[in-house]
Amino acid sequence: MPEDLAALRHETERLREELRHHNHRYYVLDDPTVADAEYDRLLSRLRELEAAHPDLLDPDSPTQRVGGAALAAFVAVRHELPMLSLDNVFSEEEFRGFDRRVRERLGEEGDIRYCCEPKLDGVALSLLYEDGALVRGATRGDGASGEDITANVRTIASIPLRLLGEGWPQRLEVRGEVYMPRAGFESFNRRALETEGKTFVNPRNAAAGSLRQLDSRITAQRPLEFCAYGAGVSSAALSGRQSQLLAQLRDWGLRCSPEVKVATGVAACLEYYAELLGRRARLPHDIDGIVFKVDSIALQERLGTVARAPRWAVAHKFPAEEEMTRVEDVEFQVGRTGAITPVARLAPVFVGGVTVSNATLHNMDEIARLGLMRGDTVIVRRAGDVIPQVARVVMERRPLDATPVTLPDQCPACGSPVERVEGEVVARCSGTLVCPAQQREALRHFASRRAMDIDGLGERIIEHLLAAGLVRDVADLYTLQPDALAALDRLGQKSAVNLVMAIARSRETTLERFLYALGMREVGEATARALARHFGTLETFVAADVTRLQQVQDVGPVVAGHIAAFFADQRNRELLARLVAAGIHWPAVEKPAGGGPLEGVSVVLTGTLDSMTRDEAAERLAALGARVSGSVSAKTGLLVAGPGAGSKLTKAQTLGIDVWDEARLLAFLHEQGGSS
Ligand code: D41
Repeated sequence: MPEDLAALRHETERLREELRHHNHRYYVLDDPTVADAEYDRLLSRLRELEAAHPDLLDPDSPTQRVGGAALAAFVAVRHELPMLSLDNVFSEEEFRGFDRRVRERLGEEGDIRYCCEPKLDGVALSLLYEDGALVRGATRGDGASGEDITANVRTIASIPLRLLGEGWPQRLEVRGEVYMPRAGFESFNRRALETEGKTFVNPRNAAAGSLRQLDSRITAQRPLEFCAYGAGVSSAALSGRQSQLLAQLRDWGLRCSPEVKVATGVAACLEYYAELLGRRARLPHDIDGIVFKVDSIALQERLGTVARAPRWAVAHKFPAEEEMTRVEDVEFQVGRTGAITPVARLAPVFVGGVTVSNATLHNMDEIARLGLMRGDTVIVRRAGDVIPQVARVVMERRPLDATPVTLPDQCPACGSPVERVEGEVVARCSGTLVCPAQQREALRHFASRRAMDIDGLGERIIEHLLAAGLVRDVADLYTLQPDALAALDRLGQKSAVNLVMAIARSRETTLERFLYALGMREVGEATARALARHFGTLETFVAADVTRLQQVQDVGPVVAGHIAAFFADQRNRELLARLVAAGIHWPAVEKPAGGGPLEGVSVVLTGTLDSMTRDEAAERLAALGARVSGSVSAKTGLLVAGPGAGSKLTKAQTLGIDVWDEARLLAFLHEQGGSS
């Protein structure tokens, strides 16, 4: 009946409005006001209505982001206004030169107002809106013409299919960058490795590859985002300033970088550059520099363009995060638990702001994945994560004398056989306590700040102690005499006494630190804390069998097996007895009082926090009864995520776990009466 249809049409439109609103809050403003379940409910109701009444369908409905069949090829698009390129500068000097030329051309004495934008490392895109509806998405191509990738563009949730608000020109071209945030890149790459056995080198390539898919259903599964940086054709005049234009685009429902700022004069610009460079690793996505644009459109027009780049804008690049260099050798390092790790020795190269001459290759599977040989030229990447990685091999540059890398069958440190357990990627030295490399690493771990915290017992002294035969294991530390120490190379009487005192002080510790210091495989701080809390005393812990161990929060069969194996070794039991006999002691473990507001809640911390360290946050949460754990699982009740959060955040989101940011955590701690 027509009334019915009118009512349904009304409901459909209302649902679409509501879903558009929630989409915008979630994907553009990053500030959802509705639970995922509620959103899903609205979306399925809309799907249901559209399926039952095909005449209610609308190509711009929130249900219509993914089209049907794959394309045979992309169609070329000529840009009505060319998409200009950006000139680069690489130093403060060059940037000052740019500013000077701008002022000279304008005959301007005073400081210029610049709009400062992070330069997102993605793929430039043109979006055409007609009557507020997205009608075309195209790549930049060579700037004069690109490819029509509308079907793919429609799958990107942060790109509105319809503009919000009012007052937009009848025709409006929005320009911006499509990119893959780091967290999304990591989880997407992990999946790609599992399903296809290959990965993308960096988020930029992943974004470009995702947009090139002829089947938009594939693009739809990629975690892509869009950020607007300007406008192209427009049927009506736009704002008089770049910064206002971005604010205007924001009001129309487009995402713009939250980092955009206006700065007047070179000094303020350089300050912005330095500030963002300092936060680069903590941003949720890669940026490769700062774009400075003369803010006034009138001045932009007076400056004009030269060749294909505007005279009013420049990209001040950050130090490259990827560089090419040569693998001179691959060596094998032995870790604390005997794990043998291949390490690439590189011809030193300046990348990500530091000189890199080593890069871990993780394990033999990684070497196979890269197809790496000694002598190869490789791309070294040092981004978000501080550890340099070998991203890929430049096969075209492989020298004729490149040699394959094979796992040694004997430990490079002690000659014991190397074992590789079926199904495990890591190879291990079987020498355990006789292996000097394992001895050294065990001592280093034992003395480290978060374990027994022995000040002054660094790598160099440990080497000397081992070489002089003064210690072989961690219990020997407690027998050291200042005189014997002072005889060591380069260690004076005063340092020797200080070291002996630091060792003596370490006798007073906590059970959790002690358990962590023992360096059992896969027993990190969180697990050590859980074990100490659960068992309360060393005796009950040592007596626990695998079943008992698995009753501890976050201890599964693997970790329980490692612990059991540790104590099954007579030598480890003796070591423990000697440590206790040396006088290591700790206060009785306080069972949590119970009844805390987070009693029984498993909390995971990830990313960085500004107002406190993660350790401090963990302590304060634990004081409220929380079990602070290192990994996200179905048992996790809450994830606290700061900037730079990666796979843990993605996993928590897929598991539907509550996620708090730092502000939310602080508010909660404040409510609980803690001072911050
Ligand atoms: O974030 C970026 N990648 C970015 C790129 C940006 N924030 N602003 C840009 N502005 C321009 C001009 C000044 C030419 C309109 C750009 C680009 N261009 C650009 N992206 C790729 C080529 C040029």
